[in-house]
Amino acid sequence: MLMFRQLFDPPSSTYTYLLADEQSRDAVIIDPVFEQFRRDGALIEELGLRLAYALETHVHADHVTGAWLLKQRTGCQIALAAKSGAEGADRYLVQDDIVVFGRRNLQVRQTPGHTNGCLTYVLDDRSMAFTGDCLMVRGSGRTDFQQGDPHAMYRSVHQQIFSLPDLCLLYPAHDYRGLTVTSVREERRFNPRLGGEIGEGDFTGYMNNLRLAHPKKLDVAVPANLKCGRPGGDGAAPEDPAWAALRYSFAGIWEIDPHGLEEQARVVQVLDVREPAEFDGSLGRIHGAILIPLGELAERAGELSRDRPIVTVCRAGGRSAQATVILREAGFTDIANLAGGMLRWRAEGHAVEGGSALEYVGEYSI
Ligand SMILES: N[C@@H](CCC(=O)N[C@@H](CS)C(=O)NCC(=O)O)C(=O)O
Ligand SMILES: [Fe+2]
Repeated sequence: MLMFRQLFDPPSSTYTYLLADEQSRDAVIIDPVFEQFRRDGALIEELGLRLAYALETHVHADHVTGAWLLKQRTGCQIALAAKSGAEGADRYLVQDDIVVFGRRNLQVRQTPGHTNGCLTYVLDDRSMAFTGDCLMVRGSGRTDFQQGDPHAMYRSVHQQIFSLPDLCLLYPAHDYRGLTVTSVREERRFNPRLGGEIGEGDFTGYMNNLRLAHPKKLDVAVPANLKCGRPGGDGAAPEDPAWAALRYSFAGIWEIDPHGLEEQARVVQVLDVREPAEFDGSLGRIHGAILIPLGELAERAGELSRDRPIVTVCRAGGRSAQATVILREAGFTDIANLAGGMLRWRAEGHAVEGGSALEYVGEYSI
């Protein structure tokens, strides 16, 4: 079974794709975005995947790739087209190369036109293809910079993409209207630039009159992507919070494990957001915890010190996750949620004040 996720970066309208062999847990990610590397890393970790490759469909002009950051985090290999001109990749791909992840693989097709080094990745059973900025949903990538060539793009689409099975699903690297997927059959028929009886000359005429403004990040993105997204010069790698060992979740919450909180107990403010009856109830509370029920937090956030990090706590870690959101809105920065809440805190044998009923501990499972 294939695991498949389509992820979106709103500022650049970029789609990132995660594919994995469900059995072996080996995965590839296609076109990760620099600013989304924590989100993508969290998903890979939560799904229990081993990232084999970060793949690029091309050297992007509008955003910086997250490939280098993901390589540092997961040890994956970076692969992109031999014709990309990029340095720092582990593998340089050419036509018909195979990229293996577990028992699944992607076949490489060279589809120049948007850039020289554009690739389309075709899934082993030809049920899906990732077309980058070559063929888009009822559109195509632009051809007016980075060795763009409408003649080359026309041939790439007709020879390498329209030759795939009718029902093969096509996933682009961008869509500016929120469209997510298309198929060979519908693009062959309905693509306004390339479908039906439209010839190479018609396409070239269309593309030479797109009149698009250059991408805003062009001057930053291209040099960075020619190094596979390795920061240098002004661009620094995003830093993790330094005050404790935290984990960022795919849900977008910074979390701390019980043993991490134990280590930081003297430094942090423990904010318990349960109701008073729970605070005094059988699960007990963490030594020194400040009680502000979640419903009162927005008004009472001023009672907390801005000089010390805050760890939010509740019964199971749900309400306290929302407490981190409320605190962030109130301007606090060093905040983390106690993963699993009091249930996990107790299940892992940490001390509490008050409380008694050990039967609660048995209910907890991850
Ligand atoms: N406004 C966007 C422009 C993005 C852009 O030019 N995208 C390229 C792909 S890198 C493209 O081919 N766009 C096709 C289109 O907009 O129709 C930006 O500033 O980033
Ligand atoms: Fe592009």
